[in-house]
Amino acid sequence: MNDSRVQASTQKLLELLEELGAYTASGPGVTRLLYTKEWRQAQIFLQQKMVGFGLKVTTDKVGNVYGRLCGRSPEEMVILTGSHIDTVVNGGKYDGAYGIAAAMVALQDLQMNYGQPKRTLEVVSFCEEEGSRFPIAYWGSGHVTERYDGSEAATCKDADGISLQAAMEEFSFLQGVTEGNGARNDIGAFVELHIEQGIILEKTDTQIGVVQGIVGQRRYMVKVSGAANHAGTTPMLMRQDALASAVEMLYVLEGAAKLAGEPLVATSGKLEVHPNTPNVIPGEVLFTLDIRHIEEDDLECFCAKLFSRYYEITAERGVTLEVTPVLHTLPAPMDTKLSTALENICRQQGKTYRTMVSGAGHDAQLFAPRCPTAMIFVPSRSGISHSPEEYTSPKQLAAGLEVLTAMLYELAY
Ligand code: HGY
Ligand code: MN
Ligand code: MN
Repeated sequence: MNDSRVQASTQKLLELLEELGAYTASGPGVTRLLYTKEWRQAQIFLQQKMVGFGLKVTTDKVGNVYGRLCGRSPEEMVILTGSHIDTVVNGGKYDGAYGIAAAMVALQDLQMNYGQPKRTLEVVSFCEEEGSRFPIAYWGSGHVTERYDGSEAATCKDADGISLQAAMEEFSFLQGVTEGNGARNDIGAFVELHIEQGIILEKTDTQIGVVQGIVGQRRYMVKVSGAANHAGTTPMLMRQDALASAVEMLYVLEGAAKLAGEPLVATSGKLEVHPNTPNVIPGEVLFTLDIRHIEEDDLECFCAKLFSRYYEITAERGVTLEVTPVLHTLPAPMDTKLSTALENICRQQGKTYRTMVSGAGHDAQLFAPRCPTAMIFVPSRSGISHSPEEYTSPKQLAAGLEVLTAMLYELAY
């Protein structure tokens, strides 16, 4: 595309990102959790914008929003592109939103410059990917790829005890909801543009990441139950201290992960202490585990060893353990043909690129087993993400948009 067109597209993209970033709860960064007011406003904003971009808008029962550019051969499989609209708490304005906004601009540019595509192109704003409000993740793409059928909503509750079902009924969409539970079997390929959320591209001064694979991920909720007791009158050797036990377990987690070495990573991001009172020995502690690796066997082996050590600790300390699996996604290789096509596009556009593994989970990993799937990364400043400091420059955002547009042209025209 010539310079003025690139500038115009970049401007549209930046405006969309700014407008989306304004749909947030109060506090630092962007907080747009599933089925909240700000989530609904953002999805309705996107519906309206997609109409303005000349796309046919549909919405499914969980609140995935689609914008369709109909192809001349409607019987052919659809080329889908997009990402998730939800964020983590106090996250950034690019994670997820960039993939949606860029896809919208790309479809509008393709229609303007090349007219109607042969194959239908569709942008999707998945309702949820992060798992930040409810103990379930990929709620949007999980319906599209038949990982979920919606029955999970009744038993899933957020920290305030609100069920996913009730939240969905209250904040989902009233108008224009398509039939069915969102499963799609007409997707011929899925391409997701996303910020890297890591430091490799910046450190190696590379414009584009061509993702070869996405790590597998296991998330757990761990409950340690001991005995609440008086902090002053209970001798140290007569305690069943749930917090001291959890601290030992988290120390073991970090040590085992460092010993296992890259690419394994393990994190505990959430911890609750009950009764959380200075002069009471904690009776119960809940903490999360998020463990990732590109090899499923290594992930399985690491978790098995970790939990057997945890049960030893409970025996030594006279506490009990309850481990609830929350998420288990398999490592997902990207489609080699599409990745090679992306490398060729980078060379044709004179962009520096490198192939890489994604340490972050993405909606793309749910599509990989179902259809040819590809991911494109652009740099994150200082590798920071899931933070108000998340930032990617307009030039870097534009580079990703150009590669995505060329990929969609190749797939649909
Ligand atoms: O946690 C992740 O990897 C992604 O940002 N959901
Ligand atoms: Mn994220
Ligand atoms: Mn993301």
